[in-house]
Amino acid sequence: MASGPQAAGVPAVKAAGAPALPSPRCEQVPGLTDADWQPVLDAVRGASAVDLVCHVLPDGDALGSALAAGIALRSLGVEVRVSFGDDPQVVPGSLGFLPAQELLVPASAVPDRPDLMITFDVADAKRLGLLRPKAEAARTLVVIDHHASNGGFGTHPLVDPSAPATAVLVDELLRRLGVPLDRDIATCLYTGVATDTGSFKYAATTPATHEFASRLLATGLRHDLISRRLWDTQSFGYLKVLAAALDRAVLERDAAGGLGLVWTWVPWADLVAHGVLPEEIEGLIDVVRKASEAEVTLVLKEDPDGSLRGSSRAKGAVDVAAACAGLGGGGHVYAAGFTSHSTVDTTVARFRDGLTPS
Ligand SMILES: [Mn+2]
Repeated sequence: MASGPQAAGVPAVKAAGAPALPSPRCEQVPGLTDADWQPVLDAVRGASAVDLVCHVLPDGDALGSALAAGIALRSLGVEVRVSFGDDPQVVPGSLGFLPAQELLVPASAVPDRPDLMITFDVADAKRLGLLRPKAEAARTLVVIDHHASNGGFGTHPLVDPSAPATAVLVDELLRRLGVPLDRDIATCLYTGVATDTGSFKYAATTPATHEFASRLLATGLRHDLISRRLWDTQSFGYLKVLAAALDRAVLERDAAGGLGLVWTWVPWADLVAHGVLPEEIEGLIDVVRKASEAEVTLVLKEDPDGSLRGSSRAKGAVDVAAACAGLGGGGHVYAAGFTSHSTVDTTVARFRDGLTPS
């Protein structure tokens, strides 16, 4: 084993002309306190039934968090329903491996006035879809989330923007409830944290995130199979949709104060032509945003009604949450979104106008 920092076979080569990386960010955001958690623990312990709800078109963090909580609360003898407000309610194919999907019920099977509802990864009540009225009628509504844009709705908002994933907050909930991690719970939570950190690549990933992952892996979960399903499995039709989107991509070097914008869009007709579901193209932006000439990436995805779902990413010099807020959306500094009912050109123009270097 090498004793110094320069391990055998790893030459100390520095690429000529490569810019130095900036110092690590050391901003400390205060987390949630015992006083924040206690009423939620009391509500859960006193409940006979609980409705666990994630946002529409769920991603790995949303559904993984809700299912992990479902497995845990079921083990405590609580009657559990897990739901999200899409009709039809479709679990994305990439999340088909998640355990405990027998807990899923359609939005119509959630009581009109739940005693206790907990939402996961829902930054805004609009993201509850069909379940919004039932959430707003719930006697107790706990909101567990990590989006900075979350204004704190519900009777018990537990929002921690310093958390890299909602799954991290669910781990905290289970720890405080005294539910040990088993392999199924860990599979759900790993899916959440791996999804939202881009497989532990994004800036929100901390030593604590890796310690969390370590505890999850210790349950024996198959992180290799999870990763293959999440990132390395696509239909051939998706590749054709991706090819068309890349062909359509526009690079605007002068946008974002000269830092550059790359954008493209996906017409609904492309999905139909290639038999591709909307959730299959969620990762398309991760290809487009590789363009080194652009600080900001925008992908517009057309829905069957002609509206456009916008997803944006930035690399640290521009706050895309602010730009998306101008279009009625929100999210994180590095990743945000919105829905537009304007044309592609008008939507891109409004987004571009909202881009200001920070
Ligand atoms: Mn999340």
